[in-house]
Amino acid sequence: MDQAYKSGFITIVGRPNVGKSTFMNRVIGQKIAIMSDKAQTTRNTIQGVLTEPDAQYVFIDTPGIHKPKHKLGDFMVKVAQNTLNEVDVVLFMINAEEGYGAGDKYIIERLESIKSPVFLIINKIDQIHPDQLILLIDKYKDKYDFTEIVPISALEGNNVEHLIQVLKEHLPQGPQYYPEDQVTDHPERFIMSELIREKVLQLTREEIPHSIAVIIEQIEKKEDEKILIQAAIVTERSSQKGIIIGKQGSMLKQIGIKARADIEALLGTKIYLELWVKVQKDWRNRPQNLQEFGFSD
Ligand code: GDP
Ligand code: K
Ligand code: MG
Repeated sequence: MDQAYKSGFITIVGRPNVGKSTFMNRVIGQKIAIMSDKAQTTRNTIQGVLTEPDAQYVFIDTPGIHKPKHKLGDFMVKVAQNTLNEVDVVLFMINAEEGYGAGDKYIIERLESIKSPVFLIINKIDQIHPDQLILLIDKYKDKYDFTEIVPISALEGNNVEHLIQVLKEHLPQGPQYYPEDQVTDHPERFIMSELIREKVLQLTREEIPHSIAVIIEQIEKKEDEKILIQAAIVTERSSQKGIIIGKQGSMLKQIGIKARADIEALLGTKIYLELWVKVQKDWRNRPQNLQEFGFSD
């Protein structure tokens, strides 16, 4: 049967930690969005591209929508909201383990004006009993006129394939925007810095909040064909710098080992990774810093 090619942009919104980035990585089959159990792990929007013989899906992973606490938070929420009106399908993702809360109400109010189809994606169903799922669906059905309600487990992959097929039904006819071997629109430089930031978040405890940024300062091919990457981890306080460096540099070493493995997998080549830590007070509230670190629009 000769059918027209379909393509479209799909944004994933939801409270922090519901599993948006895990879902996108699962769909794209490659690690492009960093994941952690801390809120606000994802700062910029990241596009992930899935290409099938008859359709192309461009997913936009957004920072979670939440009430902003500082300028960076402000920017993150704005990015998430801006994408809503420009896409073909909105996936509103919730965590099956959590009940309907103020955070969901805040997001649903922002969905009221959306003309595109909105799917309710109930994630983490691996954590709940099927009876609980039925109650949850009943609860959310009254809150918004969802086009589809699809329960999934992004972590284990349950029902994700089905969701992709349902999504296709709602995509308009359109061109193949990206070559079929391209999985993300983000420059590798950005992904590298995100991978390093992920290791910092994963290896340090709560005392290192989201007040860090990672800047890739140098990428250079050495004579032995290895690539040298020099990156700075920017913190707001010298106490944080101490934590990231650790006793005799032990923490920074761990961060480097883990980040190097991921970056080598990303680039498909061996690298040297040199990390250093610098303090830049209050960077999150300085507009020129936000621009320098790529957070400004
Ligand atoms: P985001 O903030 O919405 O992007 O959430 P992340 O993708 O960073 O995931 C937050 C946490 O939830 C991570 O620890 C994930 O491993 C976990 N997670 C994501 N999806 C699932 C799922 O389907 N089941 C379970 N049990 N955990 C999940
Ligand atoms: K997260
Ligand atoms: Mg995320």
